[in-house]
Amino acid sequence: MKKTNLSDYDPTQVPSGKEYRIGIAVAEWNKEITDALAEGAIDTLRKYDVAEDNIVLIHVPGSFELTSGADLMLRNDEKLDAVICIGCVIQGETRHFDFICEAVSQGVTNVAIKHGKPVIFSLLTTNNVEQAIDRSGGKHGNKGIEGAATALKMIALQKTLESKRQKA
Ligand code: DLZ
Repeated sequence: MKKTNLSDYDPTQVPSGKEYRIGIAVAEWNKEITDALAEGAIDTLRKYDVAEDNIVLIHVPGSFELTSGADLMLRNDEKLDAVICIGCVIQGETRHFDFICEAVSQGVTNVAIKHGKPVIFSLLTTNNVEQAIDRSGGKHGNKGIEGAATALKMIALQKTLESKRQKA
């Protein structure tokens, strides 16, 4: 199976974000990595014409808090079309890794369903720091870029389905 680079996407399939408002929740654990992921996401949103004041950034202490961070953002800003959750969990010697990864993946899904809006899982879950560096702007691309492109596509999908429903 071909290994894809996280920054590879078909630009023709990514819609303009001119009318969109997008939240980004960034975990402070492994900050150098999550800052690089956030930068990749923000650059990509700008590239697709999301206005500067429609990119809303918050920080949470660790990846475990991404779920409640995304929920708080959506509850307090009804104009948000989506939230991108950015974090990096590195496998350690404790079982923290499993608990955090499980909580974030389930939590992100729950928040998306609760609010009926896309909540994007831009969480690196790696065995070591080197793998995280490789995926935050290194040889395997940047998961923040992937998250931003995914958010734009999902918002467009939602708007298309909503407008079809309204016309039906
Ligand atoms: C506690 C913890 C550990 C051990 N590892 C990470 C990690 O690799 N990445 C991350 O984002 N956060 C980690 N945390 C912090 C938890 O996500 C959370 O912030 C604390 O358990 C407090 O709820």
